[in-house]
Amino acid sequence: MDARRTVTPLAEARHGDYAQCLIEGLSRAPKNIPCKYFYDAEGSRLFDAICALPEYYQTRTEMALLARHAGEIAGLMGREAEIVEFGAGSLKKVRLLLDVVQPRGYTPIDISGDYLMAVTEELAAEYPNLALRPLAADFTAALAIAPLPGARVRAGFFPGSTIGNFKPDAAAGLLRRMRASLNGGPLLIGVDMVKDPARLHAAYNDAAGVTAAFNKNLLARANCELAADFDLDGFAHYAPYNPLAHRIEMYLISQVRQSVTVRGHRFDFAAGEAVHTEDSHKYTPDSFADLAARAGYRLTAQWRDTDGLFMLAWLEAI
Ligand code: AVJ
Repeated sequence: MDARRTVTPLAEARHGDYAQCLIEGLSRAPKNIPCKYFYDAEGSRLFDAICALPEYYQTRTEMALLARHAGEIAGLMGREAEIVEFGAGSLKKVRLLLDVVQPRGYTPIDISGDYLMAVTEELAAEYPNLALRPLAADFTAALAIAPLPGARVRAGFFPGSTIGNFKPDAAAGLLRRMRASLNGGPLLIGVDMVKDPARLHAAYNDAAGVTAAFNKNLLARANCELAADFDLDGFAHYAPYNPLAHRIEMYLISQVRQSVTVRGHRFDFAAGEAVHTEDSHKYTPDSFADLAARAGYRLTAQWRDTDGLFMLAWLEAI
């Protein structure tokens, strides 16, 4: 069977407009760059390297939870499910579910259209009977996904604790839109837990400097794509944990007074001025259940590692 036959592209890639967002973000006070722009080809490579770091416990902990509890998750999803993954990336995590859940279809959604198509073709070769419908889209948008014939439930999959990138109000809004895209179907979501600040600090300030390179890639990318003139040595990675807001906050700090030009727009930086690049919110089981409730979801099952570092949560529409 030709693997391609099961791969149905649902839409063309619509990359966010980095030039416009960067110019807007640097025009604000305080300056910011939206974290979704981390993930160009080099940024995705650096993120994969982060996931393999000894300090970055999230990925390996979540993968172990998925592997260990796949049977129970399969029981909750039931037969004839369509799995919709929000921000699918390399499709590595869903492989831990596919053999056990045996869904009817899988719809990976990712903003990087070319990469999505390439990894979906590989998956199609491994799972010739799985209906694959890659959707090149921004998963934060309201998505109308056509029904998959024969699927009885549409189950969402949102691993990686990407929900942490959204402030609580935005996170509740996103979960509500996902619930609508899933037609009220359940959602399996990965959540990074509140823990010892030192442990969190280490995970975002790794000894090898990979996270720093990932953060600075926003500037490198602007230099390549937008003919900007950021001096990469003129900015430093700074990622403290804010224990009151329960989040890592990531910044690029201008080391000197300097000005930078992006597409003919000039931006002045004071020495020590911060550009906010990412938030990564952490939850307790209770605080996450409260967030889910704001989106019309009830947390009905959860799996955590023995150290309580990470949680897989199963949400069902109220
Ligand atoms: C992909 C958003 C889950 O917040 O831990 C990793 C991104 N940033 N190191 C996270 C990230 C710095 C990551 N998420």
